[in-house]
Amino acid sequence: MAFGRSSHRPRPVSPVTLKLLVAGGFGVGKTTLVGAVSEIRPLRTEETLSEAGRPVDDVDGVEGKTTTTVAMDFGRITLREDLVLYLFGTPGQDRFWFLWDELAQGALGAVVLADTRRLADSFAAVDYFERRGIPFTVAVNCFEGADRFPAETVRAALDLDPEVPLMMCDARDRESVKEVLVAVVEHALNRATLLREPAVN
Ligand SMILES: Nc1nc2c(ncn2[C@@H]2O[C@H](COP(=O)(O)OP(=O)(O)OP(=O)(O)O)[C@@H](O)[C@H]2O)c(=O)[nH]1
Ligand SMILES: [Mg+2]
Repeated sequence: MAFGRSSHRPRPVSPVTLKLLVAGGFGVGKTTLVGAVSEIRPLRTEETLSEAGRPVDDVDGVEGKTTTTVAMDFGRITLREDLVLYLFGTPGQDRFWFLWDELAQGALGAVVLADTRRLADSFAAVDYFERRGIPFTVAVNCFEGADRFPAETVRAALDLDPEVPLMMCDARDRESVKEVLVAVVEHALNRATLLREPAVN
């Protein structure tokens, strides 16, 4: 016979919701990544790449690209029944940088996507999160046809601090993207725990 609280139906768990940013240079696959994992139809703000933008919109390596994000991508994924992530994909082009501060408000952490053919395009995103002390993980989106480099080479090229996780991924693959998101959450939570612990002399 059951007494007390145990006789009640279990209360539904209200999940913790966390906000993550998906950043990186132009055309590295941010919109693709959000779309690959989102369980809701992702909100996209794509505009067609125009002839006028051709000199500044460098599509080398992503020649099939016809649109670009002009405000943000938004998606949601339930990692566990008690943990829901809201994903905000940033616009990749420099002219939309002013939106980043808005998008970064309240973010627990970020994924910086990188393409090894155009690594320099992701420098600005790495700098942005380093300066603001927002924990981030670098995920190399392994496009077909791009040379594969060892993680250490990419890490050195991006001049990453040793504690920043770096992993390879396929932005089109749900399971691969989930691993990246789990890594960001773990990294951000570990860092929060370390910051809370009193320094040992
Ligand atoms: N082969 C391959 N193509 C990819 C991959 N990820 C993205 N793409 C393609 O690359 C192009 C760029 O992807 P997007 O997701 O729009 O890139 P983005 O980072 O959101 O671009 P911006 O918002 O313009 O900065 C699209 O044509 C995708 O279909 C990948 O992992 N492999
Ligand atoms: Mg995009």
